[in-house]
Amino acid sequence: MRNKLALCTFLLSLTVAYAFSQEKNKTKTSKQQGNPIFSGWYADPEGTIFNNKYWIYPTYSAKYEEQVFMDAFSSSDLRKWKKHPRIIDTASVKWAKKAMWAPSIVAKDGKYYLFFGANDIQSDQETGGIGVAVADKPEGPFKDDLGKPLIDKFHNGAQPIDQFAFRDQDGKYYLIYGGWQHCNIARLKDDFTGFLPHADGSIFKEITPQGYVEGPFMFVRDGKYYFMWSEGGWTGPNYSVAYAISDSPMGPFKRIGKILQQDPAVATGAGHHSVIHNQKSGKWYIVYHRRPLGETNGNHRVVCIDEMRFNEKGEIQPVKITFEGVAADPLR
Ligand code: FUB
Repeated sequence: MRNKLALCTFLLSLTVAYAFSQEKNKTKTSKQQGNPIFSGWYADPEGTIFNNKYWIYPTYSAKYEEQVFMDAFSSSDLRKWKKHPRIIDTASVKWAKKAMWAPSIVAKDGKYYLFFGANDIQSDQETGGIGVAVADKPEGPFKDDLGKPLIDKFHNGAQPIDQFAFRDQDGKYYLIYGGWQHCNIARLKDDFTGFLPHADGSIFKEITPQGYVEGPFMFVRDGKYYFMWSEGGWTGPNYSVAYAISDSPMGPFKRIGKILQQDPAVATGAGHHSVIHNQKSGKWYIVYHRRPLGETNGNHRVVCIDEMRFNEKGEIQPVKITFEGVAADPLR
């Protein structure tokens, strides 16, 4: 009898231990870590959708002299990412020597155009600035389209870096760009080989909002133009993203507030972002880089995605940066 009781107690404790371990596993899978979304030091991610796939084009985040190529990443559900190595490198862009930064991409007439910064020029006397490369596929290989930079001078004080290629609702394309706390908008020619003047005759129109540092991004929602940018220093913890809303891509843009920043429990230096909208699920995502806790090296940046929400007035809600990331959101 005593033996039977001991056996029962033993079996019961086994069952409890098993149930507990199952519960622990369940917690692990439902809280799966999704951020960062792929491994390696990468920054300035531009997220977009081509042919029912999500694509991310980041800066390879290393010493400037090592930034001589770019990788891209694709996914059909936002969770599993495939790396496409070296979609462009300086071997095919003769004037670019280093600091290939902040790719921005558009598809037009069956081709893919990749705008990028190179050389981190500090004055009009240096070679470099913003270039454009072209390919037949989103994964490249991209070849220099002009054999020289598209913008190689400072205009209105804007360093020619951090370009964003924006397609307006009427089909016109603009380049919105600028570092050193100045942002310009310039209307692209149809073949992206240069610029057309604005209505007032100018080519580079300054639209800098209060607090702007670099990393501009624009999208349209319900007919309104949302302009977003990065603030603070990119090597520090306070790097962040703020935004404004206007009726026109030319502004005026009045700063509304910060929507992305560090969380001392998760990561620091969250900034230089882009936005993806899945029209099928209706979800909006912010793709951005941040620095893991404890990292102080400026280049140690990783790419993450979190959900971006709006309130009933159309304002962007402050984003909660997470380790979990986002759930699968297939495009098909
Ligand atoms: O990655 C190089 C530079 O860091 C970018 O151009 C800036 O926007 C900052 O993110």
